[in-house]
Amino acid sequence: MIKNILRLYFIMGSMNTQENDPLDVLEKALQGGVTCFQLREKGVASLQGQEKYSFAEKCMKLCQTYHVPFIVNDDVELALALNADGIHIGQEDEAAALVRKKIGPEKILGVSVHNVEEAFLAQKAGADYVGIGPVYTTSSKEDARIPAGTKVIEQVAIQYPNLPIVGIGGLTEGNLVPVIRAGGAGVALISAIASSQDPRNQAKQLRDKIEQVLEKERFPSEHA
Ligand code: TZP
Ligand code: MG
Repeated sequence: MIKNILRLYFIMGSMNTQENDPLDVLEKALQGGVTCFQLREKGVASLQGQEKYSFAEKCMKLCQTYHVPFIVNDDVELALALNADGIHIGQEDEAAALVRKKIGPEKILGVSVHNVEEAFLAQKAGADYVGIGPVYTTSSKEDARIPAGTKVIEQVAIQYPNLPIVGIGGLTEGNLVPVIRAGGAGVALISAIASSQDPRNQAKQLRDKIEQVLEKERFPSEHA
């Protein structure tokens, strides 16, 4: 079920881990309990060509070892060449309907949206889930929009209850609760794990927190 894999959605590129080895960070994050991984190899210091392919392949193999879906950001050709589990695209990328056509019905398709209209169109085009953000201020995305809190998440969750939502942007263990309360199936994050000196423990704490909040949302009377 897509909702379950969105619970703790780790996103990373080789440039997000400072002095730490990105493959080591990824493996620790997987051990700590991330439920999905997206390779987002972007920006000036990112790998290109064969180096990108080879790094992506290593990330995918690690994900397979831990039975965690491996999603590629933007690069449909790379996702197809690797036979990745899915692809995530933004509003500025190829049209979602075209990407769905290229990857076929089985692969996971995620689309970043910023309002109810974009969410409607993404679902219509065959998206399995939508990413909504930035919820809070982020320094991990150069062209990030103004933080929008959880309002859009709430609106989309009410209008399209069957469309899984993941919140993104500046999320940490200390501020993720409103995303789940607003109707998010989970949280997507880069720096909380990628910049941590203890990514395994950080992922574990995040995962525990999310499970706790989901449980409370499901059985509110038991936690009154
Ligand atoms: N899209 C919206 S915010 C963001 C992306 C890719 C970056 C999230 O990174 P962080 O470090 O979790 O704020
Ligand atoms: Mg993109």
